[in-house]
Amino acid sequence: MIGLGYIGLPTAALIASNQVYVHGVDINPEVVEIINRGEIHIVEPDLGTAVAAAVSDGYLKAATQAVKANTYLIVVPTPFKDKNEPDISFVEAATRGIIPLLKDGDLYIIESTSPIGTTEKMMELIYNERPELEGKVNIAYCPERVLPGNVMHELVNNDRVIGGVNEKSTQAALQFYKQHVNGELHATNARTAEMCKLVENSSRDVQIAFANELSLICAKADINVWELIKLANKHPRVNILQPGCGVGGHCIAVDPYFIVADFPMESQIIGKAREINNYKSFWCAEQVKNAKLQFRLDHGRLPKIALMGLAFKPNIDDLRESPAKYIAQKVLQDSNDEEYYIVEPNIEDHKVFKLTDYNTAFAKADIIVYLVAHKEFYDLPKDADKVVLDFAGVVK
Ligand code: SAJ
Repeated sequence: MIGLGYIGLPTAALIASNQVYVHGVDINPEVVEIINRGEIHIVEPDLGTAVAAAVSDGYLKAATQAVKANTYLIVVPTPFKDKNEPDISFVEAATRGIIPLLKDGDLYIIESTSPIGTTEKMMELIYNERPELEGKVNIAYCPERVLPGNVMHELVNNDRVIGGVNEKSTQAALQFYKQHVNGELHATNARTAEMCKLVENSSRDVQIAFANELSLICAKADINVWELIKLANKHPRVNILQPGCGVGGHCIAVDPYFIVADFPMESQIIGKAREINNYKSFWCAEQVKNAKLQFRLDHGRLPKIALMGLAFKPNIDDLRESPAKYIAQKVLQDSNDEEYYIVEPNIEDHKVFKLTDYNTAFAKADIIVYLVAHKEFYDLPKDADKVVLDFAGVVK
């Protein structure tokens, strides 16, 4: 298993729990050390127990270098060099690391989200370096599809899309996943499997953009968007998602760019959805600033403002690509003397933001800004004499 992050480590633990020896590889020696102690370096329910058991039973071992195996899984990040160009250098480096180890009949699978054609590119790389193996390694792409926070369950139960560079590779990869996955396994080719991952997340992004666009229209039209969506969804063939303060995380806010970068002329809706979802965060920050000025006009003093939530979605501690964090940064950077309370109940301390307990912040603030619908916020009084900006649908 090359890469022991948010997906690689849970996958390694799952495979090891089925009494298959897993040699986990990570370039970070600290991560390797933590895992070999039977501990984990990320937050994910049930992962700690699974890793502790896999390590103590002797089925999972971590190291900074790969060793000979029968199956190699590449589960490393594919970030962006800039917003226009996906960076597959980690996939390439991981592949180069195992090329000298490959032998006839081995199985090589990429799980990392990748631009279309990456699996074929890696095949070329492998056979350029090892021409004697041409056609003898089974090479496939199978994207992970798990939801952070529910990874251990979804790894086993979600359907998987598996695409080889040829039929033999597809079948070999299907046989591998069959040992570990209860969900249905769907066979296709590598390019379709790569695109499938990008399309899944783009589809969600486009649908959220529709909800966010509605929220902007409703704000102008004086209509409650939450009520509107609830009513529209009573139609048997309508299912609108929820608006929010933008789209965050390391998947949905990123993957659509993989398509736009390669097909800029064709991906009009996908590109526009990204713009709308990004704009929604900017708009929320502007709304906070306007509310502040209005309060000053109405009361002759600066308000105290509570920013409720920093995570990228409800009930998690993950701040990566978080629109709530972006909004907090933006309003703080343009603040004068008004007092802010920053709230994130899922985090103890933050190195930039001074955090306040949500009850204290709510009690002291004049303006309450709901950025994330964390479960704690639903219990706060709804009828307090405060200005409320509800971007997350807490009050509705
Ligand atoms: N969001 C809304 N409105 C909604 C739903 C979500 O604004 O109605 C926002 C969330 O607040 C968050 C963002 O979208 O900021 C993304 O959250 P999410 O829960 O939709 O998804 P992720 O990023 O946690 O995980 C996604 C999942 N993909 C899909 O549901 C299609 C997951 O299955 C993927 O494995 C994961 O991306 C990934 O790794 O690609």
